[in-house]
Amino acid sequence: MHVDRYERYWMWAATGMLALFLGAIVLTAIAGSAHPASHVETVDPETLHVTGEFATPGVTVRPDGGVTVVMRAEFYVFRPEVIRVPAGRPVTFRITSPDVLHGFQIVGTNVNLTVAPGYVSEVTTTFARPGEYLVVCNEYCGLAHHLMQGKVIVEAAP
Ligand SMILES: [Cu+2]
Repeated sequence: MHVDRYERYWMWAATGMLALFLGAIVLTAIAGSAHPASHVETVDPETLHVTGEFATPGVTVRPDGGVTVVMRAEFYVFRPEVIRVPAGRPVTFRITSPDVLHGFQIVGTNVNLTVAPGYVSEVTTTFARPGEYLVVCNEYCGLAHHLMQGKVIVEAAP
C-alpha cells in the first residue's frame, strides 16, 4: 500500500503526540499518587430513610475514642443539621443522598465530598481546635440550593 511521504510524516507525528500525552498522564498519575476513589460502598436511596444506619443519622462515639457521623444530604438540608464532635479525635463522616447529587464541604478545612445518591461518601478528619465550622452544599441541587447548610461544632475533648 502506498502512503504519501507527507501523510506518513503526519501519521508519525500524531502517533508521537499520542504517546507523549499518554506518557504525561501516566507519569503525573504515578508522581502525584493519583488514584480512583478507594471507598466504594453502595446503598439503596429509596429505602435509606426507613432502614439501616442512615434512617437514624447522628453522632456516635466508637470504642477507640473516635467519632462516626452518619448523615443524609437531601433537599435542602443536612441531617443532622448541627453536628457536635470533639477536638483532637478522628471524626469519620459517612454521608449519602436519597435524591440528587449534593456536596458536603466543611468550610475552612479540606473536607469536601460529592454526595451521590446510591453511594456512601466517607472521609476521616481530625479537628485540631474547638470552634464552629460552616457546612455548605457545593453542588447545585435545586432552587433552594443556596439555603442548604449546616454546622459542625468542635468542642474541647473531655
Ligand atoms: Cu446543593
